[in-house]
Amino acid sequence: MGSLPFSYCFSSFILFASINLLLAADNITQEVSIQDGETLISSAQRFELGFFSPGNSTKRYLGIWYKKSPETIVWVANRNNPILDSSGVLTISENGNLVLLSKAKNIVWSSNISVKVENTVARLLDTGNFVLMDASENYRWQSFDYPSDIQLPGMKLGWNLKTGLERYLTSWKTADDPSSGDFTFRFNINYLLPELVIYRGSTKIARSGPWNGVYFGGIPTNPNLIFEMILVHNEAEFSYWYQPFNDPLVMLVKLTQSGMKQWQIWNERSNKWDLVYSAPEDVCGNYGHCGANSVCSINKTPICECLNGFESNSKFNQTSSQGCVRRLPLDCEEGDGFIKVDNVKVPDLVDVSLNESMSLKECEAKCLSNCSCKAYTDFNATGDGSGCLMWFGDLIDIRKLVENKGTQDFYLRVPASELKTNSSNGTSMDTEDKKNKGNRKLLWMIVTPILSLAVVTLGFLIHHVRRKHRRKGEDLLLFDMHLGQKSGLELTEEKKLGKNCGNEVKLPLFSFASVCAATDNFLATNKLGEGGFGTVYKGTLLKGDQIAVKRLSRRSGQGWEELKNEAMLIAKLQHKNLVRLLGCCIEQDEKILIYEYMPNKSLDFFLFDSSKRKLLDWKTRIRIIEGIAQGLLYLHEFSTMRIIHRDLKVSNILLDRDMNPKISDFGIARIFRENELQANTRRIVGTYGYMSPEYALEGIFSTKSDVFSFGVLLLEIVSGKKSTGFYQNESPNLLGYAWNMWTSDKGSELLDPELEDQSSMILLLRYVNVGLLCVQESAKDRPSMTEVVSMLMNQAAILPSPKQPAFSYVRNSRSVNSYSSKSEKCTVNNVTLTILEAR
Ligand code: ACK
Repeated sequence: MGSLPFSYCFSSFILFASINLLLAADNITQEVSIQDGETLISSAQRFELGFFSPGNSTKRYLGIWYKKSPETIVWVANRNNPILDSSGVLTISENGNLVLLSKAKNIVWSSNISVKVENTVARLLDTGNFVLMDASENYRWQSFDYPSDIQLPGMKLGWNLKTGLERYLTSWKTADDPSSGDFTFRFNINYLLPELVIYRGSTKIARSGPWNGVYFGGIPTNPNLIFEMILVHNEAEFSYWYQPFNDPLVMLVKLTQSGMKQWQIWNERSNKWDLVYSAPEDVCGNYGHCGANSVCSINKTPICECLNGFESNSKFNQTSSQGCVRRLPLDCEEGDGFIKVDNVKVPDLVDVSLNESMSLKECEAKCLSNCSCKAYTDFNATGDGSGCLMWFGDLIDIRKLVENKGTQDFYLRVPASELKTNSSNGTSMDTEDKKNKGNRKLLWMIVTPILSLAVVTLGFLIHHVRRKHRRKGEDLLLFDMHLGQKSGLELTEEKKLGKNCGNEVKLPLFSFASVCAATDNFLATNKLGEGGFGTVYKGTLLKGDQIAVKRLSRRSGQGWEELKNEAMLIAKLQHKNLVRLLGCCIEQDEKILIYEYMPNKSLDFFLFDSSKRKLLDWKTRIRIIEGIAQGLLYLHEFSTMRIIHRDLKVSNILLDRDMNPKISDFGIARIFRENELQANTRRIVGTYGYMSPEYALEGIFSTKSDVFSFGVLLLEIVSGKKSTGFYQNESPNLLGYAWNMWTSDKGSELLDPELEDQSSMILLLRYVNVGLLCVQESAKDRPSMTEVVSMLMNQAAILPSPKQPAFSYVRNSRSVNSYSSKSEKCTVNNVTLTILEAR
């Protein structure tokens, strides 16, 4: 298809589009209705509206579904009032309402707007919203205001404060029956502290923890790179909605018939929905699982423990799952005090009071002065001390957040005697916790109610078409296949070159003269550094935009094939964690790739420099690790083809202005066909220290060889140590060192000493666990990138224990020696090397 002439593709597209237009419109009017068997299709063909029968049912419903996934019904009009035959007609009544009629013109369902509106039109939008508009295109009614069991991106859940309308999800009864089921998913706004809650009838099943737009149940609102959640609070609205960061991403949130809230992402390759997160995520996510005045910690046995100063309520069963009662009564006036309970989802907001203007100190005094006040906190949870939230009754549904991405604390009231006997933490097992700090069992963590992980972007072709830049009188030549605009000069140029950046990609072709102009003739002071295949220069375009110019050395291994490979690959990819290719230049002997400029250079510039390492604080490192994981996941699972990078290493991770990571250097990447799982090569290319054993020794590569490199990278980032050239504690390399530390329960010693934040320790252990799993000797023991991202993002996920990793044996081991002896000659400073393996 890619090699077909543009005009042919374009005319086919027009033909196809016109056929579709003939078949389906996206709107109905008073004159044009649809009946059972006919559908509306949104303009970009994303959603379809029509009649359907779910599962084995023969009843007919009017609904909206994804065009590419017709079984995914995102909205049902007459969910509680099905039509029993195929007589349904959707039309607009004389008073401007949408009405669904069955046999004998009975109204089965209506949009029910109370005032008469002339000339309304109902249109199915590409967001999946079905809107009824007046002549001025104001929405008089919209399906997004009456959700079924699915929240689509852009759909608000919560309250319209002007009309009192509450929008919430209601589960289907069964897969065959869309009528209202037992469960609802609502946006509660009690005490101005919004919370997402799942109910069965009027009983709470699970809750997110309070959300102030910044922190959500103690965790930053948008810790992942998949989508952002937006809180809306103004005079008209108190609601929230979400939006994927990458637009082509198709995702939804569904409330299942069993009361689970699921986040799903459409996988273009498998044509299936991937489940990326569900809530409640574990038993601690079940509302009040441990009963009153106790804390649920998913990584402990037993998981329920009483808050300090409390003991089990059950005389016979000494676990605290029945809830806990005070060991000693409060002194009230006799000098009670407070113990900080940190890193928890705070107790549910039942029987609370909120004062928005009080400082934390005032809050403490206020709570102390009222004997029924059991606990308090700063209500905005950002720790700036403004706002005071006090609890009066039992404290319910507290769970431990073991990670350090965000915190939420509260102060628990205890009698003076408990203050003396207890440490400053919240539960009776905390002292023991400290002892067990290095214990990897502590790795199970809490879950962020906003989930998860997986990611992605179904990116298509880069539309970076730069036109008509002029510099020093030179045309910055652009060969723009996408727009089909070719000047005579460009045509001549194309003939002369006989090539362009790649026949199948729409990538600008720069003239050598313009590249020279942008880099001041490759001035030495513009040199950014030497890469595996040539020198990289900084350049400036006429408009002032900065670029990075990779000039392949003539004697470099990267010839036309590699260049084309890299250009075509990256041009087809679009993800925020992949460096963007802006164009290329091929003239005579010159082969040049032009990238977006990354002002913070590569990760190794920071990570392995003793003074600059300090700039990489823990949160930045976590963001970098997560970003790399997301970029790699996209390459493996979510781009239009499966790509194995084959040379993932610190120097190929570039950092943008905000220290966000982008994977670069696709010179040796390989595309896998649909069902291809691994490939074999005689030409082993990669970098010592990052190559998996099966690749280094046998030339076998797969997504799992990238996972191996990712594992090495992860361990380097958390430890600040290079994977190679590492001699410490008799360990042959970083993997051996990490393994030795892990098995002797000294995993915490892996933490880069530059990172003073000791509270990151538990998360560190989790990351080390994931890193060790990635570098397992056998590829089948390594997780996929989907699993890696899930493990990193979903802290409740239970992690398998790693076995001894590859290359971690003592120095004279067969694999290390046989590998390193081959590579020693050609490996300098972690540059990409080629080993021709005799097989
Ligand atoms: O660590 P660095 O300064 O960052 O040294 C290497 C060098 O070029 C050889 O790869 C730098 N580099 C590569 N691509 C870019 C880019 N797109 N923006 C900025 N610097 C880059 C890299």
